[in-house]
Amino acid sequence: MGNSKSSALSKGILEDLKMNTKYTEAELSLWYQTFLKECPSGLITREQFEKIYSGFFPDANPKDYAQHVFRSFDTNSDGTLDFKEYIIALHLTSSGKTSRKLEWAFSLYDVDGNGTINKEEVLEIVKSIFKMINEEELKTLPEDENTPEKRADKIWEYFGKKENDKLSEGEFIQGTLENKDILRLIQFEPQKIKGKVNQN
Ligand SMILES: [Ca+2]
Ligand SMILES: [Ca+2]
Repeated sequence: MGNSKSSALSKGILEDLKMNTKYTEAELSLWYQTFLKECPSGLITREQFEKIYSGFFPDANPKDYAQHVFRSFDTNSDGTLDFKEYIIALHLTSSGKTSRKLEWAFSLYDVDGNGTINKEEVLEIVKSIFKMINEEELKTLPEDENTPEKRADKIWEYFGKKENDKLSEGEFIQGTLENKDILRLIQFEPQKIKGKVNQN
């Protein structure tokens, strides 16, 4: 048993999480115990987060992507994930509503956090995704999306944007809802990570 002071979830956080996710009090309490076992400090650092990703993609280089995902989950930008941020992230990427997931995807692609996405930001995220695609899989990709540059071009064209245009959150969500190809091209499957983390 860990120290009793930190092993119970505060009532405020519990209520907050119950309201913002579909998880029950029992589930949340259980996950909190698991979370504390993995992270006795109650905080996940960027390095720990990268390690989780590396464990899941042993043949790839998920570091860049993990950093972007970490940034998008670290909503108070303090450089660590606390239990609340962690649970909200799990909820978003697994059972969350599509519109919430897309809000999250927007924050992932808005690398500098200025509220719009430009083409360089798309390219940066797509590059980090490509580092996780293995060689065999790369060979199976369609000719017009088998490099980060081509894929970023394709995404940008689907949104109907010119080279120096910017994409607002509303445009991003609407475009992605209307075009399944955009959804396919922008996403990597972060829900796989959930299984991994919860198994530990
Ligand atoms: Ca944080
Ligand atoms: Ca931006």
